[in-house]
Amino acid sequence: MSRCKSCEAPAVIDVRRHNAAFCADCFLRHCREQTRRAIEQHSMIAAGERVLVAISGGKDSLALWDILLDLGYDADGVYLALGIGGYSTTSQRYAQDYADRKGAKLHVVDIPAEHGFGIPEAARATKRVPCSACGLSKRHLLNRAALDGGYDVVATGHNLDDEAAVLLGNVLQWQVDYLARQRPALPATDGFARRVKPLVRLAERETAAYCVLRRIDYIIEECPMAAGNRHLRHKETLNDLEERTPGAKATFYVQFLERMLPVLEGVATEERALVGTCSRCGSPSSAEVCAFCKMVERVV
Ligand code: Q46
Ligand code: ZN
Repeated sequence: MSRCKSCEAPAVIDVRRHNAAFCADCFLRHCREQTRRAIEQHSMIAAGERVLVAISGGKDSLALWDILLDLGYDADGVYLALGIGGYSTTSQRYAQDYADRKGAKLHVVDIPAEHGFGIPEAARATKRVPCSACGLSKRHLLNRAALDGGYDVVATGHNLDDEAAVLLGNVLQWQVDYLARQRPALPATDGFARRVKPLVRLAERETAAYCVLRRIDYIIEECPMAAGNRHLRHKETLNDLEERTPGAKATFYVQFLERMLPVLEGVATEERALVGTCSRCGSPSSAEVCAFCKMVERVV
């Protein structure tokens, strides 16, 4: 049995990329510390700011909410009901249960009730893959919820594995504009609240272990619409690589942040300058009508 790197007690988890094992208490501290460092390093949240955490009912978002509350942030949650059958019902229950247990505030945006369609219908009507219709809706509605509620910043539970997989996808096609935007903290612009990803220094395995050790129940089942999506394939590819070369995943992502993002600064600024306003909903958009409003028009 290995020993905890910090206190020598018997370890419950090893983190190979840090070459370290931890006991339960020191591991929870490690998760908080990695989150605190990400927030500080990328100026994600300033003192006194109000944070809106996007809660899916999964391990990452619930771990994020828990850590932010623990670190003393003023953090409310928002759950988007996507209309994906039993998956949505169950994930909402986990989100609500956590909020109730903590006495924390959870806003719910019910897309079928408020907009008249769920993600499966939106995907069918627009001939998009479900995750594309879903991502577009989430970005739009989270931003709306933040602006309407007077929050300074939207926080999402994207972890190191997510970000490395997105990065791989963007690099494989050299999507330079996407690469320029793939930041752990996207500054607020006209009509957009700041968006931050405080868990980028934690791997998926770590957020799962965090929830287990904190006795946070979360939905384990994958979204039924995720099957076969590119993101999952890229994750598997990176996991194979990580298996052979521990630390490769973190190096890939961290070196991108340190060496590549500064080079892409000009592209990001140019892009921001192109953004106008949607004539229907007033959201930022580079076209006359934003992608969300176009989608709504085609589905309903
Ligand atoms: S919820 Fe939505 Fe995910 Fe389901 S449809 Fe795809 S993007 S997989 S995180
Ligand atoms: Zn619009």
